Amino acid sequence: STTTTTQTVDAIVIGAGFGGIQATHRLGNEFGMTVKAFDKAAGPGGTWYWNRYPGAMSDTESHIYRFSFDKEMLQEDTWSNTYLMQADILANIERVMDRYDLWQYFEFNTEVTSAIYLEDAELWEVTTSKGDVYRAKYVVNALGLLSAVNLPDIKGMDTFEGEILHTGAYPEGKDLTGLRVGVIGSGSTGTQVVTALGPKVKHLTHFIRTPQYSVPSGFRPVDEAEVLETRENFDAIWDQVKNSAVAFGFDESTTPALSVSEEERQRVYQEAWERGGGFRFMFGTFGDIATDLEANETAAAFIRSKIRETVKDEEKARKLTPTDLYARRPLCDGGFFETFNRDNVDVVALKETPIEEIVPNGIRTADGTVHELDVIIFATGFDAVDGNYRRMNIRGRNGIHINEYWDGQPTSFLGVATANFPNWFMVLGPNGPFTNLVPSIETQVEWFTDFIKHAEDNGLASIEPSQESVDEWTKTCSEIADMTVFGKVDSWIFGANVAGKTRSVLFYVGGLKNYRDILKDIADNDYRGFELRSAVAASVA
Ligand code: FAD
Ligand code: NA7
Repeated sequence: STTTTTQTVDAIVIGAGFGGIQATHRLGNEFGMTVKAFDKAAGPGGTWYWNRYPGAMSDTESHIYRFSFDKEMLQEDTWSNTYLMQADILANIERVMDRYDLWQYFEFNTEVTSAIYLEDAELWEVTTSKGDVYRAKYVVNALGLLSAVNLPDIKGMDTFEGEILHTGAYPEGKDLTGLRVGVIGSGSTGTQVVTALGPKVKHLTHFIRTPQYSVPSGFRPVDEAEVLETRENFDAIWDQVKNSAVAFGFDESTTPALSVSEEERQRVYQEAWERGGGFRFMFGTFGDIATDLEANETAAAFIRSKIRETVKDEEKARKLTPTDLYARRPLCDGGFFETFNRDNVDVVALKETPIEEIVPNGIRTADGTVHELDVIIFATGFDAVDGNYRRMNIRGRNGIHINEYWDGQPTSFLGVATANFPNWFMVLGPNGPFTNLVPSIETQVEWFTDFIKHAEDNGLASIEPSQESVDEWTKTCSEIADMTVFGKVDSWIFGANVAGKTRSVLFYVGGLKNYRDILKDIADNDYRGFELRSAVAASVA
């Protein structure tokens, strides 16, 4: 029989993406706490460890998809293009691991399977897939918001004689040259895969359920002078990012789309089209595309006309053209629509001809066609935000299970903590900010690690939000979301992309500046909305 020993540390960190790495650095290196960190992956990177599919890259521009806290490192950082490829981001994260000697804290290939709060000891008991047990006062969950893979259950999948891959767990360096490839899914990931693979494979069939609006990314090489200039201006750049709404490095427009002439509107859209960038197109052109249906339609119509102009085959163009609102996370691409002008790239509209079954040699659709394939790539996204939490056995006060507490809707206060789960923090938990995410991750990590330090300095035994704060925050997030168009379509932003998942509000869409102001105000007011319990009171109770 195996014996398990229990080791006690100050904090357990789960996840080795940006969030877990910064939390570990702060707690371990800066505050001198004992920290044990885990990731089920074999190395650091999180998203950028797992998503090694062809064409994987950021849609946040290179200079602001990185940590801002280390000014010295920013002066050494460099990049070659306007966006970062997966390997670039991974290399940057590994540099952070080296620079701060963070490898010592992390144990890889190790999944945390349960975290149970022991009320008497006021400690969390954490169990790993290796059977090891740890106790810790604090648990930091940096589990990733786009990390739990969504692999739909399609009839006949197990009969397929070729290979089935998912973009969110993609093997490194897979060569698909000369093969017939099917790609299911047309979100950010699907469009990247198709654009990258179209010219490389023998034949590519893109299975699209909902066509999407996508604009050019503006991917281009960046020269040394541009990098130098950015380095010189980093203070101002980050200041602008952190005081904006979506934190994508541009000032959001406040001009209503219909307040200008048709001619001017077209000029603004054309300019944004040429400049590139999905968030820039949606939020930098006019101020009400995401909130007003008529304004939204002007942007949607512009993109639809571009698709029809780009795709030469009328039938393909029709299948690629969206008909609903422009109301998902705005996409950008490096020539997605152009890829369909190739003879070896085809599109199947699943709403017209749904997948009936996966068969040994391909996919059979409702019109009876068997699309013969050697490889099927699922670009079907993630059980976003709460997915990884629900896969763990997490129990807070009175043994309440996270799935019980989050029955229906996952909730939090500020996206970082929730009632009944003391000393338990989340990076990008439910109802966190919807932005370029690294600055939001930094905002959260800095804030709650400062809070942990405050608890330690003041001899507190536990810190957790009140249920009232959670309810209020949930209401605030719903009210703001209701003012936008995002909730009017189905997507992962509302948990409306996975079979069986309850639709709910999952983000604070009030912008990073407002979010940072709220966090600061709460910290300045003795962490208003949180219950702070001292050790003495707890042992008397
Ligand atoms: P992650 O990087 O997801 O890391 C979470 C880690 O936790 C994972 O490695 C996982 O293995 C681990 N984990 C989870 N559960 C457990 C467990 N129980 N035990 C052990 N380990 C566990 N955001 C942007 O802002 N801009 C972009 O351009 C952008 N592009 C993206 C492109 C893709 C393809 C994807 C999937 C996401 C993209 N994102 C982008 C979002 C991206 O996820 C975030 O920007 C950021 O990387 C999240 O970092 P994180 O540390 O919070 O989580
Ligand atoms: P997304 O944006 O959730 O896209 C998933 C795609 O997969 C989308 O086109 C879905 O169609 C499609 N899908 C999902 N399930 C099925 C089934 N069962 N059959 C057919 N098609 C299906 O995930 P991504 O990975 O592209 O991007 C997620 C985020 O990561 C992205 O926003 C970036 O931040 C990075 P649907 O639209 O639901 O009809």
